[in-house]
Amino acid sequence: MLVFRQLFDPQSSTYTYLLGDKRSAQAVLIDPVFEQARRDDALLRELGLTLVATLETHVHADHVTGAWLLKQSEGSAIVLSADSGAQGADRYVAHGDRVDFGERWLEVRATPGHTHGCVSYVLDDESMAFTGDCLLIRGSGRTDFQQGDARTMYRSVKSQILSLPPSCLLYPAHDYRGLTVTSVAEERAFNPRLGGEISEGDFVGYMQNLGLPHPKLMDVAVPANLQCGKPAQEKAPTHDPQWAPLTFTFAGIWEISPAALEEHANAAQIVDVRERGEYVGPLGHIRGSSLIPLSELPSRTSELAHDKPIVAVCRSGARSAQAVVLLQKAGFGNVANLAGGMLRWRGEGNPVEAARD
Ligand SMILES: N[C@@H](CCC(=O)N[C@@H](CS)C(=O)NCC(=O)O)C(=O)O
Ligand SMILES: [Fe+2]
Repeated sequence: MLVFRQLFDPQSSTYTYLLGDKRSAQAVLIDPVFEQARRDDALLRELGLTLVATLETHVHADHVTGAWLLKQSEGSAIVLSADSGAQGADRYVAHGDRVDFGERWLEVRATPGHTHGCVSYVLDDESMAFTGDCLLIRGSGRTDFQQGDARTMYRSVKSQILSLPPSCLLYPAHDYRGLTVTSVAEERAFNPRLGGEISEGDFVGYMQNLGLPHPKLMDVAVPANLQCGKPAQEKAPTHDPQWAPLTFTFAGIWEISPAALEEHANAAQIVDVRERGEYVGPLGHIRGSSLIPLSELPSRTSELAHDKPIVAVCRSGARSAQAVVLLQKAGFGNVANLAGGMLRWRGEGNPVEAARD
């Protein structure tokens, strides 16, 4: 009865985890990323889940958390470790606490070392643990800033993470090589810094010689995360299109419903990307739309204005979704897809031109 998704932010190589309880439809997000909040909103909506909380594993140094932004859009509670030193959370957790979502829960384990306020979250049945930047896959988080300490990290990993059942899957906050998941058994056997018989002294020596440059965004990310990702101007950025009610999809494009397009048709350029035969065929076309078949679109973008929103239309919404991506790549900033295409437009009883009956 668990919904589980591993999401990735390519900019910072951050993993965000969605955990949901199917029965109650309650969900939590671990380590959301500010720039990906709209993606997360879309996924929650498409999966029919209610976000009850966002959980941080620590005060991140390399990206701004999406916690505050998601609280604005989803009403979720911001959960953070009491030792994080951050302000503005709805709940401060400590070792041994439980964070519930529906009938499932996560146990909080203090795993300091990368930062002194780091926590890991262990799923109720110990089948999964979310280790933040404490244990990484075949590695570990660095310990050279934010009160990091290699000895503390060694003890956290040994006593709180590698002590879990061997089959427990471990999900880190980052991976810089594209690895996605590991297990307690694997890390006990193969972690080159912390596995096998490696001693605390060996680990400390290893960590003192990493020689990594500081994260590029550190000076922005740490102060922002100490406020749970609340921007200085105190309101959510509104880069969203305002000309009509649009929905952002998990597929990464804006969609408009037939009803919204019918109401706001004059505000947009409607581009029908079907073939000519379809345009004048049984489904007809939307009044005022111009026909540019998808195959011709790349060479005919000069026919479109940049200062007016574009809505792409096709039979079912699939080719027009491709058209949206194509137009965005061609530099058009305000492009939406007609959800469900002409089939849904007709199905909802909207008027068409040149339809044969
Ligand atoms: N190049 C990355 C560095 C990110 C970084 O330092 N990440 C931390 C976690 S916040 C870490 O522990 N990295 C371990 C490693 O790179 O081995 C950036 O600029 O953001
Ligand atoms: Fe980190």
